[in-house]
Amino acid sequence: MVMLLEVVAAVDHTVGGPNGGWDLSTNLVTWASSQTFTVGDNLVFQFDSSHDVVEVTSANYGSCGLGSPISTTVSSPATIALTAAGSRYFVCGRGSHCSQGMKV
Ligand SMILES: [Cu+2]
Repeated sequence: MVMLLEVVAAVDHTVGGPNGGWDLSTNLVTWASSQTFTVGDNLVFQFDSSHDVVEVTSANYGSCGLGSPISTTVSSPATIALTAAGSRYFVCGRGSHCSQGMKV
């Protein structure tokens, strides 16, 4: 008997890559829409010290609110495991970067 198991390798999604990044000049909405995210994958944020990564609620994503963040990561790279189905929201917490488009 031969058992065939389909093994789907986890994918690391470098946010904004390959031609951009977690910065002010990358269209992160376009990037996100180009990706297929599967449970088990990782988001990898690579950024310089002028940025950070803040996971926020859906409401705070819409308003760029930074109150009661789910998590904050200030050192790059920030690897976020996508462990369950559903939506996740990330913004940059520095200055007005979120309202300038640093959100995904
Ligand atoms: Cu930033």
